[in-house]
Amino acid sequence: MTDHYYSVRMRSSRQQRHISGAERLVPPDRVVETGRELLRRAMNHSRGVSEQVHLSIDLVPAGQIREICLPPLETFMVADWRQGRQAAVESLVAAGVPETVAADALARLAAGPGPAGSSLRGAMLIDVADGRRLDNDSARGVRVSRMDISPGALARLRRRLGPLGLDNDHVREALVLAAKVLSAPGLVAELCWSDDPDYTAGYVAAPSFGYRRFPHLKNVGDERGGRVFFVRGDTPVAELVSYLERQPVLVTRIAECAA
Ligand code: WAQ
Ligand code: MG
Ligand code: MG
Ligand code: MG
Repeated sequence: MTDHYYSVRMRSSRQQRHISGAERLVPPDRVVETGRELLRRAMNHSRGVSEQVHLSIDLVPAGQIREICLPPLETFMVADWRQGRQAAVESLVAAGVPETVAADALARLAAGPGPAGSSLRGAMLIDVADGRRLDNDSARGVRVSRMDISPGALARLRRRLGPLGLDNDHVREALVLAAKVLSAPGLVAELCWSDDPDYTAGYVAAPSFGYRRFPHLKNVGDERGGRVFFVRGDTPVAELVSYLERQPVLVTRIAECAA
């Protein structure tokens, strides 16, 4: 065990448009290989050529890291994106989001939540009470950061995802991100689908049912996607954003998370 870790983060863009982003939380002896792996992703992405690539590396004292649990995963079979979006709305309603607020959020992702139908680097923060957007930085959104999964939990997760045909970066990273989001104060549900044109799946995550994925939430070729975090109106927004952006978390346990 080491007494400090490093947060290694990559984001890449072209003409201010988001291309790729990924991050890890690793001990010192894994920083160099992790940087290489993230740079390789920026240089080879389905959203196209990166013009600018940022790699940030910050020390994180081990004592600051909170250990969290990965939510259980289920796949909800749908024939196409229309069925998928209908099922996503129903899942959000089951999680406690009013139907009009849920449907409006899906429409915003479908239109491309960023300026001129582009994607955001981060997520929209939406008040479940009235559908109002709570994050003020509308061109960026809230970027969840400083999270990863421990090597032991990763090995267990891969053994579980492999037979399902789901052992890929999209699923593993989305699960870890959703785990951090669900561990945040005031969070009611998360909605996500990828902005990668070759990846049509997405999910709704909620404390009550975990991570429910839908194989189709958009058509192949569509570069519009994003994330929405639905929060209770009485949540202190500054604290929530600070937790999501800055609190280091490591997934050390998977599924069967007692509340
Ligand atoms: N924090 C907040 N929002 C983010 C972050 C982050 N760290 N990373 C990405 N986003 C937002 C941003 O708006 C992206 O445009 C959008 O999410 C999609 O990101 O079970 O691959 O990395 O099969 O393209 C989900 C389904 C895949 C996986 C999600 O998202 C499965 C995916 P992407
Ligand atoms: Mg990503
Ligand atoms: Mg991705
Ligand atoms: Mg993407």
